[in-house]
Amino acid sequence: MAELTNETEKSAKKVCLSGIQPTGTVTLGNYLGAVQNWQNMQNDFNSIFFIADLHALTVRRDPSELKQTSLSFFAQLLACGINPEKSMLYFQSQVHEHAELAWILNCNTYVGETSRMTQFKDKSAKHADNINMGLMDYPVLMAADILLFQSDLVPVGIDQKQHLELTRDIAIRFNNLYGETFKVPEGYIPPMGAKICSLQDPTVKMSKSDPNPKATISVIEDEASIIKKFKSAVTDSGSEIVMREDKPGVSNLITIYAAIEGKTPAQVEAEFAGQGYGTFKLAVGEAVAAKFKPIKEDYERLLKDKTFIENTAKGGAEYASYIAQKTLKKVKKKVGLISF
Ligand code: AQP
Repeated sequence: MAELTNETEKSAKKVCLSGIQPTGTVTLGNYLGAVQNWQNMQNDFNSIFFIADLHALTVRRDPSELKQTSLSFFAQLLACGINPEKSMLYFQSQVHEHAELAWILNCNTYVGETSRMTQFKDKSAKHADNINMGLMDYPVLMAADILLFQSDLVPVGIDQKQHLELTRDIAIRFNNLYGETFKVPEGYIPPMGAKICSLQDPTVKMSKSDPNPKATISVIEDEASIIKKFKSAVTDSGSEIVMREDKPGVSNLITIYAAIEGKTPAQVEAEFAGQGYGTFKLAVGEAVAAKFKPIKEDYERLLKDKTFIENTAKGGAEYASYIAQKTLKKVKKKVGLISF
């Protein structure tokens, strides 16, 4: 955990914040769209990362499964290189300020704004038997997550862009009504990997909750399974390895390879010019498997160390709560709530 005493030195840096819902396991999409960038930002920002377990309740979950998945996600983020010495890492539900600020922001957000969010519409269609208030309120809780820490930068995949824009609208509205209170955050959408698509349907994003196991890759998956899935990834007609709109399957694989290897799509096209899909798919599978091998090993070691996970999470939550209180107190005062 970052030291409280370092706060003055740390405050010269900008604040970067992001979260991930504990559903399934961290996917290749989550990794390239978000977690890999979090890891890279740790040195340059005051970084705050959390397991968004309150967000996960918007879909009905088995309680013991949610608990297990949340702990597993904590270990997966540590294994992906989130360093608790450099970043705050905690469970959202252990920092009550998130939910408290969300209530106040709810009273400053219009139903029309949340009900037109694409994710709300998609998830309502997927879970027609459980269109709960939390599902619609998801972006307001997300706004609270971000604004609570006066975040400058929010690294997310492209699917979260709309929610981020709503966060900015809420912040600006609140500041106009009550005076300068929140920093208006910027999103960071990575140039490569902001939307990794399903290996079985390259027109939709890779999603943790995809019921088809062949569609997603997990950061803790074994090498043989990763390579097998890439070998059976859906490609397009023709045989050219080029990034083109009419070739969503091959374009997705080029994006993955480029993001993993730190190359540009043009470099990838040149590297595989004249080679067939089979060779290319194998190369992508091997590159991903090589990247995830040490993550899987670290994860297995970390998951056994329950005390370390518990102490790290408690320390992260304590520090996050300490920082969050400052904004929450200010907000409560601004809206006219009693403080003694
Ligand atoms: N396919 C993706 N490509 C790039 N980035 C992605 N992210 C998610 N999917 C992709 C980014 O990962 C971060 C954490 O995601 P989340 O936990 O908030 O959930 P999500 O966006 O709803 O992702 P999933 O995998 O589709 O989850 P489920 O299936 O549980 O709904 C975010 O920054 C997101 O942009």
